[in-house]
Amino acid sequence: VASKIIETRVYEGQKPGTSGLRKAVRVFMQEHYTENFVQAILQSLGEQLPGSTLVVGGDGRYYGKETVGKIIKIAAANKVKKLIIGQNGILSTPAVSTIIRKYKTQGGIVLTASHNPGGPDADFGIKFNCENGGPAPDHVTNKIYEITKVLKSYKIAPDVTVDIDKIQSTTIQVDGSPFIVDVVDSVNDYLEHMKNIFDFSSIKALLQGSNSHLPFKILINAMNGVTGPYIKRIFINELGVDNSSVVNAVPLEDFGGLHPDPNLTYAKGLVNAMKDGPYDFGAAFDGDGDRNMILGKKAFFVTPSDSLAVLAANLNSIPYFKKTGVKGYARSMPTGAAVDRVAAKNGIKIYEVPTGWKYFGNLMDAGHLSLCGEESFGTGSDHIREKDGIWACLAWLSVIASLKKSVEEILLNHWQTYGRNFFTRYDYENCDSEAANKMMQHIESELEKPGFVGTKLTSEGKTYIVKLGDNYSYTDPVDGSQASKQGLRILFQDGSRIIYRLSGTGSSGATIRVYIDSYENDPASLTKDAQEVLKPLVTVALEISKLREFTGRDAPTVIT
Ligand code: VG1
Ligand code: CO
Repeated sequence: VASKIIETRVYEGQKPGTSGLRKAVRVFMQEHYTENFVQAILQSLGEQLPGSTLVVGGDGRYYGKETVGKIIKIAAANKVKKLIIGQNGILSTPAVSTIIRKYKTQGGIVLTASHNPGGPDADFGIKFNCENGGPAPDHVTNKIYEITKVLKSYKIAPDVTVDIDKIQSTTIQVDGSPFIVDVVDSVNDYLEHMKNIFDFSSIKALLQGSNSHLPFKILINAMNGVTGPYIKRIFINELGVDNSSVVNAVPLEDFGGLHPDPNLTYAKGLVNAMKDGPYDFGAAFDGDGDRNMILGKKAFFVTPSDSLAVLAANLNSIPYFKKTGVKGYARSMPTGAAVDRVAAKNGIKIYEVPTGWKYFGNLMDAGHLSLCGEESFGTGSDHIREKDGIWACLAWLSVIASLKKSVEEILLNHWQTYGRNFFTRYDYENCDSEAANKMMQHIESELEKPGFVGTKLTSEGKTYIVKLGDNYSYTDPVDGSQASKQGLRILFQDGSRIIYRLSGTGSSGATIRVYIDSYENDPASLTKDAQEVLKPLVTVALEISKLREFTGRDAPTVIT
């Protein structure tokens, strides 16, 4: 078959955010809109494009299959040699990263808006991952964006169609050269990778009750997202749990109306089932499978910042790290600093990077980093270049199997050893963009005032003395690349922190995030409620920012 060139027009605003281009489905459905962005991704590959192999798959949300069809035709016309596509267009974000690395492809295209709701009236997204398996770094996404601003046409081979519901390999002659589409099982490569990382037999022993504290019951909730097929294979087929332990495990185009974000607000189903049920351990994942929430008995909540620290302290329970050693830890800047204390104690290097997984990749590629995480329910390691929800769940089960303690006991012991970083994040979703920007300007001008350092801020009898206030910027220690304006920070003398950021993953309006992190080592405080402990600092944060005045909001929409 032959390819042709289609004239198009430039669409404004095709600028990838924290994690790819995310917009309402309706925006992607505009004539040529999706085609333009796919063409721009391919063109950004430059000389690597002709003869390349790319991975394609997504979280199963509405408009995913149509987009796979378009990518097949556009890739064929752009001289891509081969596409590896997940059956039904299904691949979790961690699976895409796994497949890119395993088959050494030039990259992959992930069709997801992650934790944003799906369906015709909700969101869609397209993200490019590079040959290391990780989200494209800023210099690549900037290049893609620059191309979208001047694109006049795209190439397409309209007659290339492949049935992606069937596992098969198809070769089609396009402009006289062979173009191959391999439709592959969505789970196989990922499952094999997990089996090489973890000791499945010890996890199985735990889950089947042959460990000391029997029976150990788990509940895994896929939130109707992409992880369904993965957790069925892993937990039911491989680890032998019964069907009732795995819920919402069929990927749905609209996630069954759920907001597939595993936190205490949106994963209420899991939280309630854990509160009332007989379960020792619960986990939920987001739409594309890279986020995780871990709960213990009676819905005991593990904050992601603590989860990272506990895993850091116990990596020797996982065979993979026994082989590779522990090279370093990292967290995103707003993430609670609990892992820093593990690093200090173990004499292991800790890195702080801006929000977004793309900043961890260089450190991993250079061999500086084994384990990293974000407060936003992202945990992962250098086994791939994305955060990985199911990996985090298996890591936790490995630690439990090895320590033979409950989730709550593990946390208590951890805090007794290291002290506790109390952490909370307040999200104000869908604020007026102009108001949010004005608020950020206001905060920045406060931080810049001479004399801000040393200011005493008092609330409810607690006084915090400002040590530093700035707009966070980062220099990558590997390639020297810089990222500026990554969040407004106020650091206090006692190590407490307040951070303000605007989200880069929303599709409408502005989402303001306020992060609060505070350290306590008084044994009497360790088991207190985080909201109670952090209340004075939250009050300080709201006062400095004048958030109520600027946005008219009395309360956050989500607290994590
Ligand atoms: C959010 C989180 C960030 C995460 C990103 C992508 O970004 O805060 O930590 O890396 O989502 O996660 P933002 O810019 O909205 O704060 V996912 O699961 O959407 O890949
Ligand atoms: Co996600």
